[in-house]
Amino acid sequence: MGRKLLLEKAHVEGIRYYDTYRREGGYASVEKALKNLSPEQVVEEVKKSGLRGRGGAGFPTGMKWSFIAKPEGVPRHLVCNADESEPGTFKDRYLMEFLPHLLIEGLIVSSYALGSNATYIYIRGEYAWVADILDQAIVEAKNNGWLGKNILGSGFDCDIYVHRGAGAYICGEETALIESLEGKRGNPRIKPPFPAVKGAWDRPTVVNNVESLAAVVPIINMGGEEYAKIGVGKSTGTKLISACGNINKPGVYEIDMTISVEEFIYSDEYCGGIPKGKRLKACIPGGSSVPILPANLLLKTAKGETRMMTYESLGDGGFATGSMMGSGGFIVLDEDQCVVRHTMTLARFYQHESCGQCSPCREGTGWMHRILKNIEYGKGQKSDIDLLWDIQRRIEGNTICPLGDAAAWPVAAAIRHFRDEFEWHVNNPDECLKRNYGLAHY
Ligand code: L3W
Ligand code: SF4
Repeated sequence: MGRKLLLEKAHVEGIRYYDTYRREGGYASVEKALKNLSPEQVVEEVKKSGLRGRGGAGFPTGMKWSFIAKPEGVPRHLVCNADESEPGTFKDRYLMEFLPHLLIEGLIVSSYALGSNATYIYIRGEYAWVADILDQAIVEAKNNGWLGKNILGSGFDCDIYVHRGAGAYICGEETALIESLEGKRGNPRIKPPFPAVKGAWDRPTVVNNVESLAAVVPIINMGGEEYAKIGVGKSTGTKLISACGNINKPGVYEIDMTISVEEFIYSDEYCGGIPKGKRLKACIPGGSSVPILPANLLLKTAKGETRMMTYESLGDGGFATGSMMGSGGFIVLDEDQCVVRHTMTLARFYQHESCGQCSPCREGTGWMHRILKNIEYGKGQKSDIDLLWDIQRRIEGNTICPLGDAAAWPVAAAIRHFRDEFEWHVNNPDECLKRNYGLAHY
């Protein structure tokens, strides 16, 4: 059994409520931090832990915290990014729904470290019931003295506010999130300045993912150095993976980043293999934005090494032969799945979610979707495949925020690894129509 630091108590009856959570040892990290450690020492522990952002970019959390500007007399904010919208990613929902106090606990310690007296949880609008659970947990925490003025007599004041989004994927991008939090349309800002210098209401702001902030609890409880001993290389600690697609046991798993991709897919402790004994075709290991990998490159790297569930190993080979840990949204495709159809569906998603500020993303996402739709429905031409390649190449790196890249990468990887499947569609229009029930377009 892998080590559990976050989900260990997820199945304890009543753990969602304060009394049970506290009885099970909850809020110990707040006591330890506020009574025994200075804010700088908390930042130091997080640095020592090697924790990397769990939202997708994998940026070192302690380093991000140390970037926060501290101009005299200007309030600072911590914002928890709970706008989980990446297709295939549902680990933050699980954590907030079943262990809301773990997140609140992590937020209090992190707010103390950063000097945030007003901390926000920006949660996606579709998670309305989860927002209610968080609101209730905040009331319980406040009633028990963990929030409000002079927490534990430390002189530190902190309140946490839940802000509900309106259901836009782009508001998970940190600067769009900040705009939306301020009550404006969620358009990403150009960086720099980074939020750590100029964020919400132009104040220094740290935006961290739900799982990253929850991980601060075990880090403080066990100490950063101990936490860093779990895992391999720069993939320290545990990681939540939401697994879905063609697997026997979809769900949220906590892994300690020492297992192989093969073990994760086939062992009964995790995904339990592929239904009906079908063949593994491909996998998107880190949420829809990261490159798809065909089975041969998924289980072994291009160097022939076992592919591990770590940041380094999943990224080994760059995008030519590797992918990314991303947000941990692990989507498995069996031999019956059509990569063209799958890529078309993703392209539609990014077209719909583009905020429209930059031309390459606004025009390119829709253009890619139209071409993919033609190919999927038997109306494509061979030249469309090269055109598609050209469009994605012109989007990548030429936009304000990473949504452009996120739209381009899946298309690039699909063509790179499954070009024959695109060509099959172009060469077999009648078969494409048959597969789509005779519909020329849906
Ligand atoms: C101060 C500097 N701060 C970097 C901070 C920056 C941010 C963090 C990482 O995109 C990815 C994206 C999606 N001074 C700094 C600095 N920072 N340099 O570090 O920044 P960055 O730009 O590398 O990434 P990002 O904008 O945070 C996130 C990918 O994640 N993704 C999406 C996942 C979506 C979800 C979801 O729905 N929950 O997780 C999946 O792979 O494509 O590449 O905080 O400010 N010099
Ligand atoms: Fe908006 Fe797309 Fe530009 Fe991001 S890349 S700012 S989503 S248009």
